[in-house]
Amino acid sequence: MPFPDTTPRTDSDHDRRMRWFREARFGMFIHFGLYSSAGGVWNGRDLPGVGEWLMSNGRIPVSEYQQLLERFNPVAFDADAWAKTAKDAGMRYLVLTSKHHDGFCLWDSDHTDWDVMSTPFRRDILQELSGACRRHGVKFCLYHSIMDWHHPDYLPRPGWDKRSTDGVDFDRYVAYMKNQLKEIVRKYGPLGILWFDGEWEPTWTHERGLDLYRTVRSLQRDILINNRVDKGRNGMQGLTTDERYAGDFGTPEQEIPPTGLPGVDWESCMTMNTSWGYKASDTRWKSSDELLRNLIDIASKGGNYLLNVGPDGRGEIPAASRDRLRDIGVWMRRNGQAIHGTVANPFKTVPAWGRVTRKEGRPGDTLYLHVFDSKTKRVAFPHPGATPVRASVLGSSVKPAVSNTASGFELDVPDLGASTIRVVKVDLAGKVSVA
Ligand code: FHN
Repeated sequence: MPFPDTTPRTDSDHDRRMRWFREARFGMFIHFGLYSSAGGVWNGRDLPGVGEWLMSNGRIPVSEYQQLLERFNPVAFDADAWAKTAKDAGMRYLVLTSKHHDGFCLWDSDHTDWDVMSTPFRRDILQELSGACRRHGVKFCLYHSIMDWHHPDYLPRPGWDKRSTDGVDFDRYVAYMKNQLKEIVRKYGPLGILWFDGEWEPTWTHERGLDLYRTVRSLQRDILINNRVDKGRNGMQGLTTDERYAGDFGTPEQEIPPTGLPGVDWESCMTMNTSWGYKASDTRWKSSDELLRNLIDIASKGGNYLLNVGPDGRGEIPAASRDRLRDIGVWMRRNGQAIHGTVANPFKTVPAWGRVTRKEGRPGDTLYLHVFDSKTKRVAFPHPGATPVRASVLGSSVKPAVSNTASGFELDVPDLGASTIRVVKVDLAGKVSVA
């Protein structure tokens, strides 16, 4: 359960806030900023590390990094194309980096000139994308980094930053950050999520985290705030260590928890290659099948999948990402009901043939059997505590007969020809009740 914030709350307040998130199950993460125009290359050298950490990977002083301002001109940026790409893939929300660790702001901020209006592009990206999300029915959410390698009052200075710390006032930086958050909620809200990051440095404390959670909650009562607003995240495993800490959901990164945790909301964020921000040399792309299995595995454990794209310096989502999202979209158009609005596998075991998701309903629940291997011909599942009344293969007219076994049921899964992951929908006479 999340930290009780200042506003009077009951579990139903939290559940009401989380309803769309739990229904969505699938969102797009977008890492875009000055670093996108460098693509991981600085002074002709392809730097090791992820693309959005260019400033750190190249130990680039602020005075030199500023040159990227003149290079930032994503002339191919098309907010409707980004929003439609997410929608067509079956993604119900998108989270854009409003400000990453380099402090650069993708909107026209009243509080700094270190923003998109100081580049040749001179267009408000948050304004354009929030409008496109509304047009395409995708919930608009924003990532915001607490850590800021550019702001003169942020501490600690990164190792490569030799600027003087005389007169530096971290409280003044926090006030700046809060003013910007008020600005982006007022100008581009209501937001689905404020997705904080960069909370790991010692200057950011539990007290500051609680205060920031309450501040954001006061800006928009139903906004979701991830657990990286505070200090309670258990590293990359991402779940909150105990309920003293603020945050509406946990944030595993580049990994999927081994099991779902009843009553805990969480979202695994992952890249398609290995870099969040665009990196031209990073061609280590996961296959569409692997990405789809991740989505299904995460949903079967009651979590959300936040899958990342890193648009390039022209503002285009890389073709390799678009191809994979297209493949996922084809599957989701046939099988999306087995992901959206589902809850975790009710059984104590994970089947060898794939995964199970569940949808609560009346008069009975529904099980979705996700069969991973196209060569699997027959699947068995334990007794769900309610009698199966019919089975059907999503996207086909096949209605497999359900047979009783000593420990539950089994049924044939027809060969659908393609090497796709098949889903069998099993309607039950009543509610699942598994000991
Ligand atoms: O340092 C960031 C990184 O650049 C990226 O934004 C990821 C995405 O969750 N978060 C931090 C690393 O944990």
